Amino acid sequence: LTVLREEIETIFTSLGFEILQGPEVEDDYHNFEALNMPPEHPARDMQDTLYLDGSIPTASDRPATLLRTHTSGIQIRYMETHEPPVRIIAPGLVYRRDNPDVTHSPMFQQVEGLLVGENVTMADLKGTLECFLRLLFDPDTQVMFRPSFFPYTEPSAEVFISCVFCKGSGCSVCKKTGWLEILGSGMVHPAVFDAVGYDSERFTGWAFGVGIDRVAMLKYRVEDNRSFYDNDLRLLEQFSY
Ligand code: 2U9
Repeated sequence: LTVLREEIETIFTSLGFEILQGPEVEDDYHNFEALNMPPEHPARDMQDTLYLDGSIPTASDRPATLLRTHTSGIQIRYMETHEPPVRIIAPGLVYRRDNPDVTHSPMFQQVEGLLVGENVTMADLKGTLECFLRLLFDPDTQVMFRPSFFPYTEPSAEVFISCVFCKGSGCSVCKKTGWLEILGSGMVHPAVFDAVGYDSERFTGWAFGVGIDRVAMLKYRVEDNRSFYDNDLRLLEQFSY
């Protein structure tokens, strides 16, 4: 995961992005509210999010603290203190209330990206992500965008790559579709710009998020994501670092 995270960081650094870090213990505002997820939003449910200190989302006497469910709070803090143009990526551990199995973990690594400026379009998003995915996987990887929904982006798109195992002809990993879902993305919702004090009439931007444990499973052919956290030397020694 460290090898992969650093490879992704190198790609985006070469494209002019800055790498930022932030706290794993977040407040409700930077994890949810500023990202257009109001108090009644289902993602804030205690079923999905790990809250700290017995702080609960509905108790109004003090703000809830939680383990960040995505690294987006990093980008919110950056925009609160910097004017556009913005070109940043935010890697780090995130936490969700999930039972561990072959594809789920209560803790995993994410890389999120954010670009904001004047005249930034969805074509910029598509071009950058296609470039990124072709550097990360095969240069001839096919990239497909499919409409989706996230509260913090509008329009939103799920991004698929041609299957790394069968090259698109259909196999058990891609469930005979030829495609693998690899990340989520979209144009930053104007409500997010309003929250950080950016003029949403003047500036546009795009963002993406990728769970890199899943990418590592596909890229390095690891079948159980729990292997990444077992510290078994027989696995670790296959990666030079
Ligand atoms: C700001 C505004 C928008 C980041 C985004 C996704 C779509 C997404 C998932 C990928 C797999 C999470 O790790 S995962 O489970 N992420 O689909 N993330 S757009 O959007 C942002 C971020 C920051 C200020």
